[in-house]
Amino acid sequence: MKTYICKEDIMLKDICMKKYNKEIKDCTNEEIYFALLDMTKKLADGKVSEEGQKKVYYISAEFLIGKLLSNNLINLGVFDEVKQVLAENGKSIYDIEEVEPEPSLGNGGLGRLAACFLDSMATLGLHGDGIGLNYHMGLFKQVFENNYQKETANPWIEADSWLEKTDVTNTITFGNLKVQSRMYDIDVTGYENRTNKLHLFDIESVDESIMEPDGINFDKTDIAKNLTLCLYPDDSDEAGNLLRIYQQYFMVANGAKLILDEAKAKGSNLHDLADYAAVQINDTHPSMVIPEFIRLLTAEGISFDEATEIVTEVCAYTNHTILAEALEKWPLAYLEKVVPQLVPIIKKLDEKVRNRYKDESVYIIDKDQRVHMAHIDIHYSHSVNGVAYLHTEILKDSELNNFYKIYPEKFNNKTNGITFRRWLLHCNEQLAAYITELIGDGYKKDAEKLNDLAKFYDDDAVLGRIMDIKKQNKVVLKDYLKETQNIDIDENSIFDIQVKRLHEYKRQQMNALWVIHKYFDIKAGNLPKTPVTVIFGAKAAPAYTIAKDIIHLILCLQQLIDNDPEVNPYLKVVMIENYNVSKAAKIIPACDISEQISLASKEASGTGNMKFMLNGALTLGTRDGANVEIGELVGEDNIYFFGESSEAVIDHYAKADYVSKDYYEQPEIKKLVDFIVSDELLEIGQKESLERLHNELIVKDWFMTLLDVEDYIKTKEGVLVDYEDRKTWAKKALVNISKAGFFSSDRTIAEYNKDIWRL
Ligand code: CBF
Repeated sequence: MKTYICKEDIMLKDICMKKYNKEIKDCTNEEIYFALLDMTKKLADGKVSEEGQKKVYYISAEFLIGKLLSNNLINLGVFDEVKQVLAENGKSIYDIEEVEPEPSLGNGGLGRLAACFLDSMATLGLHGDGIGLNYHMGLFKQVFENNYQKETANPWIEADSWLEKTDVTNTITFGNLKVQSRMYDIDVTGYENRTNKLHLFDIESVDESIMEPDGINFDKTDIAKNLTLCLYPDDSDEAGNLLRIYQQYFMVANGAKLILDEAKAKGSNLHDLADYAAVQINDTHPSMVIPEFIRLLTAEGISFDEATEIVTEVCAYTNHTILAEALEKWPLAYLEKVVPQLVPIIKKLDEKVRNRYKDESVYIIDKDQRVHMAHIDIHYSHSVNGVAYLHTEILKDSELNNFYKIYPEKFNNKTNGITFRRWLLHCNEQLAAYITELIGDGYKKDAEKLNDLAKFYDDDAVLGRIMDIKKQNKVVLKDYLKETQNIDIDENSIFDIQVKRLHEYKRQQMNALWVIHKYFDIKAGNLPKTPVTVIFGAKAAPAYTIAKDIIHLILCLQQLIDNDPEVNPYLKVVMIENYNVSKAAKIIPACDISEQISLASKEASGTGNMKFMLNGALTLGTRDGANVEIGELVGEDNIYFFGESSEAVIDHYAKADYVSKDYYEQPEIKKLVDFIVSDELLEIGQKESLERLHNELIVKDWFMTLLDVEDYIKTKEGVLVDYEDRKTWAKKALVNISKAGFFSSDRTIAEYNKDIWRL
């Protein structure tokens, strides 16, 4: 029996023996997990190679890395071997995966993108490290109680984890308060390539015991105890906002120091910093790195003007959204309180802008004394990029048009991507193996090779296998839901899936209105040929009331339909509890219809859309974000578009002429919306919540649900009809898989490097 892996000095067998004095077969799953952790770290260390002169630093408040074990084993080229050795010893790698706590160090797309990017940098052999914060509690754990979302704490750090304590410590000053930081590192393994690092900064004085029993509230003012306690605390009040600024400065102060130290160690005289470092600012959360660099450089004797030029050459900014709420504007008074040392610098940067431009909209400090963080980034970075073609065009033409007119050369697009290691090789082993059987494994390194699948578009046997694999993945999800939520779903039904953060612009409420429509239809005797299972997964920000109301509505519909024998053989609604990266890996391969139904212009890119397509789901979506590029790649026959265009939507906002009530008055729409406050639902749900949502849709509907709902329902019904022709459906699925290569984050990172970082 083969009981060792790779090099002899890191045999899993030996590690188990040394650590536990046991054979693999006698170890518990926990013990094997920790043994694999040791083994993986050693293997990864062996791939930390010499760095070149220039290095990229990806600074981000979020890295939604998810579980790392299997991903690392795949990247290190030992996954199959480990799986086999474990199986020979009566163990399952999948059971061992379950032992790993999930680091949920991000909210959604932006954080997950950062994790995919780190993977791709290492895979492409680029020297690129991540810089972020070591939150002790990840994004809250969601539980459902009385059809409501409840938030609970989500700790993830164990005595033995992926985190390596380093010797790097700094004193960080906030006004009168000083804290001691420490850097922790996580290995970032590249697919058959180098290992980089994710540097996460923490303070030793964090006190988890200040967390209240509800698991999410704590004293937000006790910075020495709470600074890195939680991912993005609730910022609905002043203390939450201040804590966010403390966190952001803590991250960039440590990051900037590290970057300068590393550059100096390699021989930089700091005047030439741009030859040593490229810094990518991920959204506005790390924007204070610009004034912080200037502060540190001027302290080294460099003039303010030169420091500004150096920093501009080093830094580049990515915008991830046009939603105003995410373009941070901090009151100057808050910055004066938390980071007084940066305020004179920010004022000087603003003065420079005012001296050059007379347009108030591009000033850094506005007339209400708020500091526009994105404006610092745009003026003092050399690159500003959007994350999908449409998004970048919207930035240039409307949202940031005044800046585009000043700096047309800075604006560029970098359409997002996903790492195929996690989102195909790991989550859909069967499909990956079948693709390898068909076209070889070149696509694992060069995703565009998936195009070679085109020769099988009309091959019945291949199409049959694609559908078989989908079916097996549906069974896996079925079993998982049974085991984890005691929910029964039918693998022979159509899996129609919308998993993402809960936000009105993503319009889960529109999907819920379709459910209501279908419920009526079935009641009226119009039975679907194939039953439909509508699966949702979404967390709502704790202070976002309407988003929580939407979750409540979906859970009420789930209960109503489950208990209605007239409807439940044909329709099922499932709200997956605590949707996270690991659950995504189980859900995505099982999907038939991928719901990407945001209001056009509002979803900057989306990356779930790419993951679903890669796994053979067909997109039902608006012409928004990267959906537009998916449509261009697969052709209109292989995607289902509906709804108003982004131009029309932007026009409605400009003219303020959208009146949801006018749409509501249409009898078909009124019937659906009013069902939210029907006796049937009020019997199950909470009056206040359902009435609030009902009212919101009628009097406000800021994200224009009612504008698109009719077209959405019509298009979705068409999709269901198309599903009945399985062969044509399978062909569409294969077209989607074959065209997904463009969305590899390896392509995105290669573009960042070519156009922005130039390593
Ligand atoms: O660019 C990555 C993702 O970022 C967001 O999640 C964000 O937080 N701003 C956007 O909403 C997504 O569209 C985008 O894909």
